[in-house]
Amino acid sequence: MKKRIVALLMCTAMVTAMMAGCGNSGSSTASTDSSSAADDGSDDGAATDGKDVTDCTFAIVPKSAGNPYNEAEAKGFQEAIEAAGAKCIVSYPETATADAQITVLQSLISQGVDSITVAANDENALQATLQQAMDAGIHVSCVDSKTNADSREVFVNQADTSLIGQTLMDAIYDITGGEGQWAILSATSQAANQNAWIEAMQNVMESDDKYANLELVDIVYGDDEPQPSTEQTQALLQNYPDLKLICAPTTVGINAAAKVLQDQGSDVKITGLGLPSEMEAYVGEDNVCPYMYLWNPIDTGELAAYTAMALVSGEITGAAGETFEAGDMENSPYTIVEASDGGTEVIVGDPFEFNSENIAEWADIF
Ligand code: RAM
Repeated sequence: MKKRIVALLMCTAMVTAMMAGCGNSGSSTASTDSSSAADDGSDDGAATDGKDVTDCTFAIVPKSAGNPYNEAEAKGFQEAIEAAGAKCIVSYPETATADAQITVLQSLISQGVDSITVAANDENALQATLQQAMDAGIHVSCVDSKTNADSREVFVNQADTSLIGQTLMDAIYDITGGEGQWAILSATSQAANQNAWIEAMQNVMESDDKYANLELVDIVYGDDEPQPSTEQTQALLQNYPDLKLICAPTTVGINAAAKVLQDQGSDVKITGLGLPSEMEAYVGEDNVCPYMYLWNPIDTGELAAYTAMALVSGEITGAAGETFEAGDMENSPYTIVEASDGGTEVIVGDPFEFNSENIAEWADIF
C-alpha cells in the first residue's frame, strides 16, 4: 500500500499513450468538447471508444457527503484526472441513498460528461439511470460499492471480497479467543459493499467448524452516519449484555462505536474497517480496538480514475483479461478479472492491518 501520493509523473506518458491508442483505433472522437461531451446516443448502449482524455470530463459520484473516506477516495480520483489534463467533477449526493444518487446522475447526464464513476448506494436501483447514461455514450464504472453487472463496464474493487471476509473473521476469532457473542454494525442496509463483506464473513463462518463457538447475534445498520451508528452501538450493548465484540465494516460505524465503548469503559471490543486518522485514539492491544483493517482510499480513487480514462480512451473495454497502466501505482499494470456477479472488476490490493505499531504514521495520511 502506497504511503504518499506523489506527483503523477507517469501521467504525461500515459496520456500520450492514450492519445496514440485513440488515433490507432480509427474511431477517434478526439474533438469531443467537454461541455457537450455525451455522444448523440446513436450507438446501442456500448459507449463510444477512442476519445482524447484531455478533452473529456470525468465525474465521480461517491456514496455520500461528509464522510472522510469518500472525500479521500474523491481526492485520489480528482488528482489523477487533473494530472492527466482532463476535467473532473466530484458530485456528492445529499444522503447515502440511491434516490439521492439518481438526482446527481441525472444532472451529470444532462451536462454531457464523458464518464461517470459511481460508488453505488444500492446494487440494482441505479440500473435504469446508468443504462440511460450508457445509451448516451457515457462510460460507466464503479468504485468502492458496485452496481449489478449490467449497470457497469467494470468495478474498481478496493480488495478481494472473500479476502476481506476471511480477514475480518480471523480478527474476530483472534480478538474473542474464538468464542462468544458478536454483532455487526454496518452502514446502510442497501450498501452493496458492506452486504458483500457481511455475506463473505458468514460464508467463512459456515465453511469451518473452527468458528462454531462464535455466535453472530445481530446485524444492525447505522446508515454511515455518526449519530445513528452511535445509537445502534448503545442498543447492542443494552440488548446483549454478554456481547464480546462488534465488527463494523464501515469507517463511520467503527469510529462511532469505538467512541461509545471508550466513553462507557466497556469490555466489548471493536474491529472492522477504519480510517487511521479517525481511529488513532482507539487502536492498541489494551484499547477498545486491538487492531483493524482498511486499504488506501486515495489509491482506490486514483485507480478508479485510471480505469475511467482507459475506458474513455478506448484502451480497455472492461473485459476480463485486459491490462492497463496506472501511472506510478504500486501494482501497475492492473488486469481486469471476472467478478463473482458475472461482471468484471479490477482489484486495488490487499486489506492492510492497522495496529499500535503503525497507526500513528498512517493517521497523518488518511
Ligand atoms: C465507509 C463507507 C465506504 C466503505 C468504508 C470501509 O466509509 O461505507 O463505502 O468502503 O466505510
